[in-house]
Parts: sequence; C-alpha cells; structure tokens
Amino acid sequence: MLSKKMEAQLNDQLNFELYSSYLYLSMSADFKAKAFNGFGNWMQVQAQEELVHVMGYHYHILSRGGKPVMKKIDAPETSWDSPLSAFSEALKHEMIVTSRINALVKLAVEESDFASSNFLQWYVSEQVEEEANASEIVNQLKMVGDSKQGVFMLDRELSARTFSMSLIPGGMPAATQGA
Ligand code: OFO
Repeated sequence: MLSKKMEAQLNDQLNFELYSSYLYLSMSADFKAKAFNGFGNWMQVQAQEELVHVMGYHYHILSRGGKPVMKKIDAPETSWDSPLSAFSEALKHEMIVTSRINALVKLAVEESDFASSNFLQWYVSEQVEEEANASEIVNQLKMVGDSKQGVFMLDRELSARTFSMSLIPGGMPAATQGA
C-alpha cells in the first residue's frame, strides 16, 4: 500500500512525464514543419517513450492500491530558434526529470517503501540514458556549429531512430505494455 504522500508524488511524476511527451511532440512538430525530419523523428520517438514511462507510474500506483489522477498539462512552447536550442532545452528538461526521480527515491527510502524504491530504480537507470542521449546530440550540434552540411548530416542520422515496445518500466508486465 502506498502512503498518501508517495501516491501524490508518484501522480505528480506521472503527469510530469505526460508533459515530457507533450513537450517532445511539440518539438517534433516544429522540426517537421521546418523540414528537419530526422530531428522531428527523434523527438517523436522520444514522445512515445515518455508515454511508456507514464504507463509505468500508472501501473505501479494501481498495483499498490492507489489511483492515478490525470491533471491539467501545461502547454509547451511551439517554436525553437534552432536545433541546438531545442535539444539544449530537452537536456535541461531531462535533468529536471532526474532530480524529481531522485527525490522520489529519497522519499521511498525514508518511508521504507521498498517496492517503490525498487520500481524507481528502472527510472534512475533510464535517466542516465536520457541525459546521455540528449547531451550527445547537443555536443554534436555544437561541434557542427553553423555548418549547414553538418546539421543536414546529423538530421539524416537521427531519422534512423525507432520506437521499441521492448522498453519496460520496472515492475510493469510486458502484457500491459501492448494493451
Ligand atoms: Fe521520462 O524520461 Fe524523459 O522525461
């Protein structure tokens, strides 16, 4: 059984992950509208992964006797000056997500909620990857700078990213994913 405090904070994070998806969908739309289809594809896949993260919280809250509550989601920006500014914002956003997850783990430990602590470990590892991925692209964009050819090549490279349902948040059965 979740404590009321843990249930509330897991719910906040569920809704924050929905915002993540919303933000990346908006970035995807902006990129695609500007013919950066590879960057747009990367962001679209990111948005899909965020929904899987949402479902992990949804499953965990329900499994522990709580109730997921969908809240109002803030509207993200709709336009970014450059690929670098969008990916820099994505990296900054992921760093915020990491600190929120760390705070959840801290609460789980304080409450001796070992099931939530165990569940959250999946997100701790995932955040290492999330930050590394965004950071790598930010660095590459900085490296190519104003080179149109460099940006074009990077855009093409990121068009190869695909969404995989094999990504399963901790404790969430695979069958729930496909449902
Ligand atoms: Fe869910 O990891 Fe990004 O936000």
